[in-house]
Amino acid sequence: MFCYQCEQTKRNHTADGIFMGCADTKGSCGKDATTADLQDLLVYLIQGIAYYQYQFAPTQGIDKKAAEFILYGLFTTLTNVNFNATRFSSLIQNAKELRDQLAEKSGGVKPSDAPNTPLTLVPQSDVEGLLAQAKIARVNAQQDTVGADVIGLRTLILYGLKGVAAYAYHAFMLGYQKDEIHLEMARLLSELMSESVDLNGLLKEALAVGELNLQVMALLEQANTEQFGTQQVTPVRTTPVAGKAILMSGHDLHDLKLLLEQTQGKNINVYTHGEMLPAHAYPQLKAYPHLVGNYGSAWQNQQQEFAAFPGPIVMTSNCIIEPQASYRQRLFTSGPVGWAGIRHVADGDFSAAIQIAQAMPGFKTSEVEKTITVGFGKHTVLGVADAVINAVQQGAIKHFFLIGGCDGAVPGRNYYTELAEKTPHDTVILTLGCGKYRFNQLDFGSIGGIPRLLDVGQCNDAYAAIEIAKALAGAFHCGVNDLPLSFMVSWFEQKATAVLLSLLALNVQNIHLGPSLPAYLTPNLIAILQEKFSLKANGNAEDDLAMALSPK
Ligand code: FSO
Ligand code: SF4
Repeated sequence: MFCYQCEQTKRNHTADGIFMGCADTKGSCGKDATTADLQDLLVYLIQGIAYYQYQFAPTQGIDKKAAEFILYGLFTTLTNVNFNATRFSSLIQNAKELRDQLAEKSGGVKPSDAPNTPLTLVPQSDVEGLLAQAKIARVNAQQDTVGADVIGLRTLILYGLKGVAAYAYHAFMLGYQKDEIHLEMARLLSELMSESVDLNGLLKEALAVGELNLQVMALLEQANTEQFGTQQVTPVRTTPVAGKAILMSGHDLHDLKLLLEQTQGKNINVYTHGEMLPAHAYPQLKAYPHLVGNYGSAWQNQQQEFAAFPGPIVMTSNCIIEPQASYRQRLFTSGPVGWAGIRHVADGDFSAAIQIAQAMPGFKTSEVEKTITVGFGKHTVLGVADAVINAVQQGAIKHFFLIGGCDGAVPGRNYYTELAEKTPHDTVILTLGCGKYRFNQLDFGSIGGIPRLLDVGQCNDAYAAIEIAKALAGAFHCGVNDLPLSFMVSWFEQKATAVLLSLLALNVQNIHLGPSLPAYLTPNLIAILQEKFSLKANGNAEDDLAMALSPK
């Protein structure tokens, strides 16, 4: 196996330097070599599907089945989504069938008959055969020929596209999609097959991934808002309520809506976990009285939190980690998520989980109510824009920070807690993603009635944060880079890569990125990004804060 797509990839220091990547029998996330290799092969075949989609869409239109498969297939390969090798063996065969159907529909035209390309590879029928084929599909397979910089940019494009696919899939599940998004996705994926080694050209395509992600995040925001209403400021209970209970984690609000409908009138309380927390801000979700609160914190604490939860748990997206024996029997995966031996909900029917909830005792007593506040989405913040602008003009707010993104398990992540704690009292923090759990239970107070900590939502709500920044820039007649605003971005997996590319596509300068920089960015690529965007690696919280607050 070879995988270096996430922040927790292995970084082994050897005599020759630093060797980057999970390449043994298991990655740091627990992904085994078989699953990793099968994922590579799936992504390889998806490039073939994308090629035909892009070539023939102008005359034949977007093939919706292929478009959905591309999104779903890529989503399954994100960090901490699907660890079930058997599912990948069948997805590979599905991908081959779909690619060949598209090829046939278009007369079978292909640029070359070379064997084993994404357009021609015929997957073997058994796992051993597939694993033998997977070597050519590894992201670094051509490193000796094209060099680490080219591989670094190709992987930046691919990993960004994986993130875009995840967000697009969530929108798709709510019934929202756009042909131009499918088309650009197909173009960029098929570009990965190109022989180009032009670093400038590849960087341009990486920024195009960021632009595509902006469109997709906008579509997802539209989907969430139209389906569930505009986010409202909402205190969310974080302590248990006596009664039977079911827990839903991950990002998929569509799944949560289905679960709320299916548990209605059944005397079961529904709790959110991790990235599902912002669901409480949406009027049409919080209208369900049995959506009682949020339980636990970010994904990396799930093993203790799920073990202690007295009911079934449903994981709707990343980040799943190895289920412990104490809760395996009451854990369910849905959509793209998978773990061998864990029951999977493929069709939105949560009745098996509901039965377990009914059979279990649930919480025996209610604990004293504690809350955290969510719901500072685009509309809420822009709704008080005048007060915010006034506070800036009066000097009551001196600086804004966006501190958030996605979280991981390594100790270096305390940087973000320290950073938030040390922000001066005349500054406001926007946060989003699961990174917020590093500090969202702290009391930051308020400035003239404006809370100092504003939870904008899930990681995809980075779109809302960007819109807020643009609106502030408009109000002050300046560019986003001229605002007293600093981006302190915590990254973990490929959705964060997509969001980073979106910020770079908007030419946002001086982003602090950490806790460590992506392993696929070579020193040369980091130098290019530093030169073009003044991208900064994390130092220590105090110095970085001082740097952010120093006059521009
Ligand atoms: Fe987090 Fe996991 Fe939302 Fe990620 S739960 S780490 S970037 O999958 O998606 O913020
Ligand atoms: Fe390693 Fe991350 Fe890949 Fe898992 S997803 S194998 S931790 S690089």
